[in-house]
Amino acid sequence: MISRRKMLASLGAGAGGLVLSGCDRLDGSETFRGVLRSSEGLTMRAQRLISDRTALAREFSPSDMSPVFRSNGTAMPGTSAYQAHLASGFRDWRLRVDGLVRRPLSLSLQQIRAMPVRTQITRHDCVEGWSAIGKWHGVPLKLLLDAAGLRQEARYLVFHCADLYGTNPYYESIDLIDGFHPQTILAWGMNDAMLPVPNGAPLRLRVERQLGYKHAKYVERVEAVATLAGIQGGKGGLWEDNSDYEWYAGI
Ligand SMILES: Nc1nc2c(c(=O)[nH]1)N[C@H]1C(S)=C(S)[C@@H](COP(=O)(O)O)O[C@H]1N2
Ligand SMILES: [Mo]
Repeated sequence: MISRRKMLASLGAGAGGLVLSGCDRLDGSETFRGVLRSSEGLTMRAQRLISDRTALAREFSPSDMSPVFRSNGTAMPGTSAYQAHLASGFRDWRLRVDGLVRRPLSLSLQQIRAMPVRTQITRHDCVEGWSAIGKWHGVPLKLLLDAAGLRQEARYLVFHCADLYGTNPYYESIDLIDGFHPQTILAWGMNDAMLPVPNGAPLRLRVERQLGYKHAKYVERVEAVATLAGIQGGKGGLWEDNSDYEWYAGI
């Protein structure tokens, strides 16, 4: 029986035929690995990576929601500053958006809640081995970034939190692909109510394509930076600095 490859060759195929016969055994073949090493291959892989990263996380229906959405890590920031904000219903609390931006912002909770709202029901996955499905209400981070106007040099967004681990505030960071992702929101509400304190009141990050520890709670400042070096331990997050947790925790 004549093989497909031989048949193509015997047809005397020109360039088109060569491409087809090359496709007979793509994986593992020298040719294919050569293509992957070439600049065209690099572009191809980079493009695949980027399109994967912009894909949406699965969204669920109300009937899928967990009856209880547990809290993890800090459940009540202990600083006197946070306690004072909590006592006054976050009336004088402000979110700052600064760093490498043209127009630094200082926004009240009321102002943030007046912005367009995105609601999404998603599954939260913690590396410690639990998951929960919850409904989140918040402002798309993109809208805040557009309002602040990122400078050309900005590469990462650092989320500074109100709670301390020893003397270090919790912090996390993401790149601009996740920063502008349509499901990346700063949530002020959860399960059709105001965000509870154990889940990060008054404002917490939802970055749905990454694991739980990236979802910074008690966010009070978003800082646009060119590099993560020089911020606390330099690895982009409290866990990254102090454990083997990866900076990129994609799911
Ligand atoms: N500021 C702050 N953010 C945080 C944490 C924390 O301790 N402090 N814990 C992280 C971890 S490990 C997880 S799994 C989630 C838990 O979110 P939840 O308390 O709403 O369940 O918050 C993340 N964000
Ligand atoms: Mo977690």
